[in-house]
Amino acid sequence: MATFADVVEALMTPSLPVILLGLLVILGAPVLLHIILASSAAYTTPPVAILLGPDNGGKTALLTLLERGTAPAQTHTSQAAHAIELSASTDSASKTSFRNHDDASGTHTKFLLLDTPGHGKLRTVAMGRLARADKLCAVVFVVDAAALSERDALAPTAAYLYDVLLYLQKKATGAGGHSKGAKAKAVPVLVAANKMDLFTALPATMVKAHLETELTRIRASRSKGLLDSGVGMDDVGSEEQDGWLGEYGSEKFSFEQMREFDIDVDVVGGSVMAEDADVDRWWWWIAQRV
Ligand SMILES: Nc1nc2c(ncn2[C@@H]2O[C@H](COP(=O)(O)OP(=O)(O)OP(=O)(O)O)[C@@H](O)[C@H]2O)c(=O)[nH]1
Ligand SMILES: [Mg+2]
Repeated sequence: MATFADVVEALMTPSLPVILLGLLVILGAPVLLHIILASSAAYTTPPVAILLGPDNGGKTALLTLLERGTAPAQTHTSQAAHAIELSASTDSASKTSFRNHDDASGTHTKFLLLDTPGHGKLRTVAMGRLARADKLCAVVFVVDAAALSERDALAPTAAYLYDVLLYLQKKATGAGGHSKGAKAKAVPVLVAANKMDLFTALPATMVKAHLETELTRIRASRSKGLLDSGVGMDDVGSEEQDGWLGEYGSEKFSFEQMREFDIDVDVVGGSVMAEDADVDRWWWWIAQRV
């Protein structure tokens, strides 16, 4: 019977099986470790929800509220994009409050919420982030519902939204851009009509109507050259169609037309800074899409 000393001696004596076993352990361990780590959640990129919209809409205030649970006393105009990690759960109705954003029990999905600067001069930063975000699963377009009754605010807000929707439409149809020809998964859009606590704020239905009217106007003016040239609807090239937002040739734009490209657009009211923050419907909307 082999004694302990015999076993040790056998292991210490250079022999082929022992050397092979040693090599296996030395080479195999890092590979095994890599496989374990790569498959764990920490190494997969989380889905991204992006906050877009004109300056002063309340994007940073919303991000801070979701991150800390309380709205910030004050915010500054953002000059750079900023991301935070949140986890959303669609388990049960009781958990759908944004106040449970850090509740990691049950089934939840980690995702990145990305704040972008809204200022016109920094629009390329925001649009660049929109284009670069891989695993983009939701766009939240935050608008100031109290400012939209004035044309001064409505026109630039709608122009920005137009660019975002047209970008998503082109992405969904695989037209233009870097991913030419490759159809991507359509990304849903939430128009978050913020500042409902202010008495001047338009209700969500009015925000929707105002934006649709203005988007119709923008669409008409941007395609003016096309319409004026007298080309019939049937003989326009696909390039013109690609640049047309929504249902081609329709007189009035409506958000429902984006369904044609599988893009859902919802307009939902809320308030970040109300005494009792009212953002649960936005949170629930996001939670269902990450
Ligand atoms: N009354 C009211 N004010 C709000 C609400 N949400 C945000 N604000 C205020 O609106 C202002 C702008 O908010 P921000 O979060 O900085 O806006 P932003 O969209 O990040 O703006 P940029 O960073 O410039 O793009 C701040 O003074 C907020 O206090 C709200 O629900 N109600
Ligand atoms: Mg900001």
